[in-house]
Amino acid sequence: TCCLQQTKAGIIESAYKPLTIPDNVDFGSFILSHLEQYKDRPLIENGLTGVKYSYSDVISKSLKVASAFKKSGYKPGDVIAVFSTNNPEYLLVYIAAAAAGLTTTTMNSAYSAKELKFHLENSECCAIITTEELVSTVKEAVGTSETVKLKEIIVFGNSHGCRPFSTLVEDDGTALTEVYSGNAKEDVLVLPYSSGTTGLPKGVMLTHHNIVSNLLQLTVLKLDTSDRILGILPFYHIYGMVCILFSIITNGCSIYTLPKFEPEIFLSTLSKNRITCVHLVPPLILFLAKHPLVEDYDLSAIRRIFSGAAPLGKELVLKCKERLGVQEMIQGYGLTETSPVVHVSVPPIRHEGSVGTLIPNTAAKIIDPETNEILGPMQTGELCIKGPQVMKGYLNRPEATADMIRDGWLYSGDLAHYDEDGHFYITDRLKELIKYKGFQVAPAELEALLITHPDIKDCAVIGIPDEKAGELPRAYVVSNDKSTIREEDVLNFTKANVAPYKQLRGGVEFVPEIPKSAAGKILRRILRDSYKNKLND
Ligand code: 4UV
Repeated sequence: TCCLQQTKAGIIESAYKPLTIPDNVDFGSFILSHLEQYKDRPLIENGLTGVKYSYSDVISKSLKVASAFKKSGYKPGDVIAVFSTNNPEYLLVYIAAAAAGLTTTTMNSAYSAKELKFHLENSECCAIITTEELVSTVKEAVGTSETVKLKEIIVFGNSHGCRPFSTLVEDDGTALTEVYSGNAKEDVLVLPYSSGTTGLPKGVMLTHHNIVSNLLQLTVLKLDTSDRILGILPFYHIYGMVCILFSIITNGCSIYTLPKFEPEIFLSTLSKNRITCVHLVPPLILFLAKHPLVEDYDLSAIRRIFSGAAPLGKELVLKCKERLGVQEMIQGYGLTETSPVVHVSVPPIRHEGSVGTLIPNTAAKIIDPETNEILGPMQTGELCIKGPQVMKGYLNRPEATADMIRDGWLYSGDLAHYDEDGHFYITDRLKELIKYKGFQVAPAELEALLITHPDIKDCAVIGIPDEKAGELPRAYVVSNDKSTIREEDVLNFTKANVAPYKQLRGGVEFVPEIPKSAAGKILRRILRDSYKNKLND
C-alpha cells in the first residue's frame, strides 16, 4: 500500500492516509487515557530485581509523584532532570512531570561531573533525579558550580542528603487537582540534548504535540498487546524514550528493563521472558548475528528486531535473520529533533538496507547541498523533513534553530536518496556529528576540550568508520612548538574529562596544521579523505 507519492515540485508526501492528529492534546491526558485502557495488565518490570508495575500501578503512582512535585513548589515550565540508567521508575517520572506541567530533561548516564554540570546549567533545571551509584557525580557537578541552582537531589533508593524517590511515590496525591493541560504546541514536554548539525549539545525542545503526534504516527508499526519488549536501549535517548518506553503504552505491551548491556544478562532476559520484539542499535545486532554465546539461549519467541540510530548493513540484516530465524528486521530513521521517527520500514520488507518509507503526515525532499535545487529519485542529496514531529527549536539558541529549520523544513544533515517506490536510503552524513554505537559524539565538544590543554595549539576531531561501533572519534592535533606531548597524554586528558563513549578510540595524529576554509571552518572532508588514503597505502 506504500508507493511513491510525489508532487510536481519534487516533494515526497507520505503514502499513508493522513491521520487526524489533535491540535491541543497534552501528553499527560493522552498517555493516561491509554494507561486506563489496559488496567491490570503488566506494564513494566525491572529485569534484574523483578520489581514490577501494572498499567493501573503506573497511573496511581505517577499521579502521586506529580502531586509531590507540586508540593515541592515546582511550577509548569520548570525543568527537572533525570540522570539515570534504565529502571521502571524512570517511566513514573516522565508521566508525573507531564501531569504536573514540568519539562523533563535527560542526559547520558555515563556523563562525567563536568559534562553533567554543563547540562544542568544549560537547562536551568530545579531538581535532579538520579540513582545511588550516580549521586557522587551529581554532587561533584553541583559542588563546583555557582550557576547550578538545584533545589534538591532525589534518588531512586537511598543516599545521604538526598530525598528518596519512594517518598514521592507515597505522597497522598492531594496536590494534583487536575492533569496539566496548557498549550500542547508551545509547552515543552521533554528536553533531550543533541548537537544537531554543528557545535555543542543543545536542548531540543519537544512539545506535547510533537510527542503525541509521533506516537500516533508510529501506530503503523502495529505492536500488539501480547508483545513483550526489552528495554535495554537508554530511556534518556529519544529512541528509548519514544519508540520504546512511550510507544509500549500506546500499544498495550509490557517491557522488561535492563540498566546496561552485559552479554549473559541480555540473552537470559530475552530468553526467560520470551521477549517478542527487541529494539536495538547496529552494534547489538552484530552481537546477535555473530557472538558464540547466542547459541546457548532459546530466543525463539523473538518475532521482530528494530534497528535505528545508525546505519544497518544489508549483510548484517541477512545474517541475523538467518541465525535467529527472525523474519522482521525493521529499520527506523529519525533524529532527536524529529521526536524522533521520520521513516520506518514496515513489513513485508522488500528493500533491505532501506530505512523504509515516510510515516503518516510527513513530507520530505532531497536537495543538492550546494545549489539548494530539489533532486529526484535515485539522486543523492540532503534529506529535509516536514511534519508535526519536528521540534519547536533549540533552547535559547534562535540562530541554531533558524539554521536547522528553514521555510518550515528541517535540514537533517544526512545524505540520502529514494527509489521509485518511495523507499529511502541514508548513505552518508553531511553534518559533523559522530555516532559511536548510536551515541552522539559532538566533534566541537572534544575540540573545545582539547584546545584547553596547554600543549595543544589547534585540533580537529572526525569520525572514522569501524565495523563494530559504526564510527570512532579520531583527533588531529597541532602541538605547541616546544611541546613533547604524545598520543597517550591526549588520551589520558580526554579520559579525565569526558564520558567513556566519547574517548578517542580512533587514535590521535599529530599534524603541522588543521585544514580550514577561508572563513576558518575546519575542512573535515580533507581529514576524512586523508585518513582513507592512509588506509589504502
Ligand atoms: O539525534 P539522534 O541521536 O537520534 C537518533 C534516532 C534514532 C531513531 C529514530 C527513529 C526510529 O524509528 C528509531 O528506531 C531510532 O539516533 O541521531 C540522529 C542521527 O542518527 C543517524 C542520522 O545521522 C541522524 O541524523 N541515524 C538515525 N537513524 C538512522 C541513522 C538510520 N536508521 N540509518 C542511518 N543513520
